[in-house]
Amino acid sequence: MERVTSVVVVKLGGSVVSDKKVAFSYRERVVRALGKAMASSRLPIVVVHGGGSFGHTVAKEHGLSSAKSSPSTKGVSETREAMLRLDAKVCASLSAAGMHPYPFSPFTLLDREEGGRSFIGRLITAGATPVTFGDVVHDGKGFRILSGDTICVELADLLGAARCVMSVDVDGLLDERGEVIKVLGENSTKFSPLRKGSRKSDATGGISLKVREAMRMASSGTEVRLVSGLRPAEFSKALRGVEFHGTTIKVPHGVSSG
Ligand code: IP8
Repeated sequence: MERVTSVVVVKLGGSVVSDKKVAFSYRERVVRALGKAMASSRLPIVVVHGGGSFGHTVAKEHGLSSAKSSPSTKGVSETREAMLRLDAKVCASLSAAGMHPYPFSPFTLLDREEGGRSFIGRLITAGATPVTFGDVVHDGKGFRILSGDTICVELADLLGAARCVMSVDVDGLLDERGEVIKVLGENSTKFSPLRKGSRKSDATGGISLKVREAMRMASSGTEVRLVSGLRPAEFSKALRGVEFHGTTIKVPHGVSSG
């Protein structure tokens, strides 16, 4: 089996790669800048990107969400088509930044443990960067959105990732006064994503899902850092594991997030 040391899982948030207020808007310069930071870090990285104003726009039109299953095969085709279009753009920007992206559907990981790990390990050892994205699954009853945040948890677990950097369009998790929460632990009461009503424009769980999935990763020993993807210098620091402006999510190993 290929050995992958200290992999960093990077989530390029949908609100970073696109402007969520404008359907099908793509932020080429932003993704390229983040690609340059990743390329120059020389770290073994796996990239997951969100749906932004591509996947979420189409999913919502067809009533697709992560919360309940839908029978809409037309919705699935159109949502996946939008995601593949976005993925092609993200990969082109990463290539232009000097990376060698290898796009794959997250379903490749269904053959997980040995199979999934060595698949990703071989790509990284060969100098490629595996890139995947939020997608649509059939749950036995119908179709559901599988958030990129949930895929990060699967990847972090599969690869024993040292760190997961989740980029968002703000400076991290913000408290009631709009100030950045530097560290969020399992006992923290400072952040209440539900009160912030963050689900509004998302077919998945918005910031509440992100925090829940970040807690799951942290409780399995992956350090999670939330940082603004619109600030490449801070993103770069978060990636390298040095002090940065943003939120670190830490849960003592083995403590369940529920
Ligand atoms: O933006 C959603 O992924 P997310 C993917 O990471 C689709 O929650 C298909 C809307």
